[in-house]
Amino acid sequence: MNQSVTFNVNGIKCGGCETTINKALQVLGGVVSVQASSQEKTVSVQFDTSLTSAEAIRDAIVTAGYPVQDHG
Ligand SMILES: [Cu+2]
Repeated sequence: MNQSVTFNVNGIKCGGCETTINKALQVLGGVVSVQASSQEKTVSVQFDTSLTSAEAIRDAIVTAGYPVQDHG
């Protein structure tokens, strides 16, 4: 089943940050779509709950160098 999650990531400053996060998440198994926004300071992700989890995605954002403030 697909689920959507939006993370607040204040460190997204520009298109380069968006690209870095998009690339880091697109290679994760189970990620269906990613949209990082420097305007909104958010990362919205659609993922397959049988393959990955919001926590794993959150960890991947942090590993890419962007602390995550919260998600809902
Ligand atoms: Cu940037």
